[in-house]
Order: sequence, then structure tokens, then C-alpha cells
Amino acid sequence: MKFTFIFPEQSYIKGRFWCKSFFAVEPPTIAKLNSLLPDNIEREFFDERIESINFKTKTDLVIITINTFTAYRGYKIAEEYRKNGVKVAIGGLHATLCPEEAADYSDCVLVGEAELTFSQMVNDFLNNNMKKFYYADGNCDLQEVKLDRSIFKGKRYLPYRHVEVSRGCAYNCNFCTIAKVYKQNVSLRPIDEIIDDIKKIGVKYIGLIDENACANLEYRKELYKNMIPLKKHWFAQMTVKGLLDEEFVELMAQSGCFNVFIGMESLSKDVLFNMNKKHNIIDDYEKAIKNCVKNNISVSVGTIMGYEGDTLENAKKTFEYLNDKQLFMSIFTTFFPIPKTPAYDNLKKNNKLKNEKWWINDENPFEQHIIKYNMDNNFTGVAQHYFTEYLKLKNIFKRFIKSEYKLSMRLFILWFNLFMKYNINAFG
Ligand code: B12
Ligand code: SF4
Repeated sequence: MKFTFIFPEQSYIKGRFWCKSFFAVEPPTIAKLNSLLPDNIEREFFDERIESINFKTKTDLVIITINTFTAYRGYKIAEEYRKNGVKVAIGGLHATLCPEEAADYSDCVLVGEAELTFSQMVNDFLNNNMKKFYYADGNCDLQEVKLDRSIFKGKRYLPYRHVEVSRGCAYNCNFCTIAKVYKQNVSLRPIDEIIDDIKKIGVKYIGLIDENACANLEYRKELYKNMIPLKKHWFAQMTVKGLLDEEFVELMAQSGCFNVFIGMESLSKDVLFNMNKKHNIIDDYEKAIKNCVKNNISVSVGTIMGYEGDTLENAKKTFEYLNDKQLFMSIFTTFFPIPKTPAYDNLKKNNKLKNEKWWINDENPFEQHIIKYNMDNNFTGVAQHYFTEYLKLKNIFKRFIKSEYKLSMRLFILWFNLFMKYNINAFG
């Protein structure tokens, strides 16, 4: 009996260049599914970001994980296997948001966290009784999270691995997949299990999967204190609030934090209000960045352009603001309405979506006119324009010269900016 796991390429990337196989990171999702499979089942794994799928290898069941940006490609892969009579099961965040859609392309859809559905499906499959749908009942409590990374043996990934700290977020931003899927339920993993995981991780650089790495402050302080002796370099995302607390930022630095990501989204209070992201206070950013510079922690910022209420003037202001700051990287992203989120539902209700299933399309979403805006207020291409502007050599060097970080961090930031300039599509 053999199962095949698939991590599809993003649907709209038509082929990467020479560095295709150099900049992918191990997908924890596959390590998780692998850990839930009984030992007597043979397994193979194709990560389409770094290799082509060999549709000819013999297999009994194909298991595909999809998010909204990989769903369409995932469906095409499923069709290819099913054409040859192979059964396909699909799970993941997008399958959880749109199970009926995923069902059109598969023999089985698993909704919710794998810990709560996968073993049952495998059992049923082995007994020739696989159902069309499996629904997780509630949320996994993150006790004894096990990842079996042995499935990645022989594949070339960056020496950077992820460790799960939490699932879910207490906030409820209108555009956010996590808010929709986890419904403000936050599960925290026991600290001793995280530490044990990090001890065995085998790489120096790690990403903490943690929606808000400064919430539940006492828990995080305890975690970071326990990480100090491990001497790892870590990255996580958090709200700006945590970075205002100098003592906390110092502790993060001592425990090895080298970079934090903040979803700033917009400079406009109106847009932040529409997003239900009222906890972002733009005036806090100055102090937060200062605290990070002082502790040699670099900061990355994400923006969303083209949300309801946004203006081209605001997009320009956002670019100018970020281009002037000492940041590791600013990511300029077009607003893609994720299905079933309040933001999506609102656009749909007001008949503002040009294509309700924009993710099922051969056209690159960056070039699609997804939302009906007035002709003089069209955001298609605006984020790309500012990203390109941000990565112009004159701007990269301007920021490098102004930077007050330690020289090693300044050079790291310079390298990363130049790398992004030339390989903007290499990650993912
Ligand atoms: C780590 C991470 C990355 C990393 C690594 C991705 C990778 N190669 O694995 C990097 C930085 C490369 C990355 C890139 C991107 N990411 Co990302 N990423 C995450 C993050 C923080 C954690 C994902 C993770 O591994 N979790 C741990 C694993 C164990 O959980 P999981 O994948 O959710 O799977 C669980 C369930 O969903 C379910 N499940 C999943 N698959 C399956 C399959 C089956 C069969 C079953 C039964 C269950 C199941 O069970 C699992 C265990 O409970 C999430 C946010 C989050 N907290 O989820 C965003 C997130 C997944 N990313 C997101 C996005 C948008 C992207 C990018 C498109 C960004 C970009 N513009 O390029 C790219 C796309 C990359 C790609 N090819 O998929 C969005 C997806 C939104 C959506 N609706 O699709 C998320 C949710 C962030 C967000 N808040 O919106 N990402
Ligand atoms: S704070 Fe971040 S993770 Fe939490 S709901 Fe808002 S966008 Fe999603």
C-alpha cells in the first residue's frame, strides 16, 4: 500500500528560473500528515516548488494540501491522477473554506485540522470505505504535536525550519483566513514540547509558527527565557503592541530573535477600521522600530493595497513612509479577497467581484481585475509598482546608508533586499 503526498506550486507561477530548487522551505504540513500515517504504509512526496511530479509512479492514494493560492493547481493535479483511476483526497485551509468546491475535483475532502480527521480517513480507506467528507469536530489542543520530517530526506530545502507554537489568533480581521478558520480560538503548545522540538531541529535558523508572538505575554516570556540556552536565531510575526515594551524586546533579542514581521496593512485609519484591524496604531510604529533597532532585531512589514476605502494617494503615502524606515523588508501586496471571509462576503454581496472564483483561473491573479473599482481608482498593479520601486537600487542603498543596525545586520538586510530585487518570485 502506497500513499503519495503533494504540495502544489502556486497556481499562477508558470515556471521558475534557475533558483527554483534553492529557496523553498520544508512544508510543516506534509511532515504533520506524514507523522499521522501508520508505519506499514509506503509513502512518497512531491513538492512541486522544487521538483516535477512523476504521475507515473504507482500509488494507491494521493493526498494534496491546498491553500487559496495553490488550490487551482492542486485541482489540476487531482484531475491528472483521477484520469488514471487513482483516488485523491484533498485537505488544507482552502479545502476547509470551500469544501464543496474541492469535492468537485476529488474523491474525499478533509475539513479542518489533520489531527482530528486524517487517521479516520486512512482507516476507512484501508477498509475500502473512504467517505466523501470528513469534518473536524472543534480544534486540536496542540498537545504532543509530532512532525515526521523524514519524508524530506534527499530533497534540497533551505536550512531553515518551522516550529509550531500556536494555532489561531484572538483578533478578527475581516480579510484573514486564520480568523475565519480558527474563529478566534487560540491553542498554545506546551512550552517543554516546543523546546524539545527546537533542540532536535538540526538547523540554526527557525521560524516560529505563531500568529501573534506577543500575545499571552507570560507564556511567551517563559518560552523565550527557555530558548536562550538553545542559541537559535528565530523569526515570528506579531502585532506592533508587543514591540513597545522595551524589556520584552530585549528578552526576544536575548533568546535569538533576528526578525519580526508586522502586518501593518495600511497607513489609513479608515482602511484599518474597514479591515477590523483597529489594534494597529500607526503612531506606535516609530517607537517599535526604534526598540528593535536598539536590540538588533530587524523588522519586516506587510501591506495590503486596494482594500475597501483605500486610495491611490494612500498607497503612495504608504510606500513613501516605508521607504524611509529602517526595515528588513516591506512587502507590498495586492488585496486578494479570501473566500468566506467577511471581506469577501461583503464584496460579493455588493456585486463588486468581477470573478467570484478568481483563484480558479489561468490568468495570474496579479493581473486580473478581481474587484470592480471605479476606473480612476484601479489598484491592479499598484502593489507591484511600489514593490519594484522599493527594490530599486537607489532606494535599497539609501536605506542601507541611513541604517543604524550593527554592520552584520546592515549587510544582511542589504543582501536580502538585493536578493529580493532579482528573485522576487523565488520564495513560497
Ligand atoms: C509557514 C508559512 C509559510 C512559509 C512556508 C510555507 C510552506 N512551504 O509550508 C512561507 C513563508 C514560504 C509561506 C509562503 C506563502 N504563504 Co504562508 N503561511 C505560513 C504559516 C505561517 C504556517 C503554515 C504552516 O505550515 N502551519 C503548520 C501546519 C501543520 O498547519 P497547516 O498547513 O495549516 O495545516 C493544518 C490544517 O490546515 C490541516 N491541513 C492542511 N493540509 C491538509 C491536508 C490534509 C489531507 C488534511 C487532512 C489536513 C490538512 O491540517 C494541518 C494540521 O492541523 C501560515 C499561517 C498559519 N498560521 O497557518 C501562512 C499561510 C498559510 N500563508 C499564506 C500565504 C498567502 C502564503 C503565500 C501565498 C504568500 C505569498 N504572497 O507568496 C505563500 C504561498 C506558499 C505556498 N506555495 O503555499 C496564507 C494562506 C491564505 C489562504 N487562504 O490561502 C496563510 C494562512 C497566512 C495568512 N494569515 O493568511 N507561508
Ligand atoms: S492579527 Fe493577523 S492573524 Fe490575527 S486576525 Fe488579524 S490578520 Fe489574522
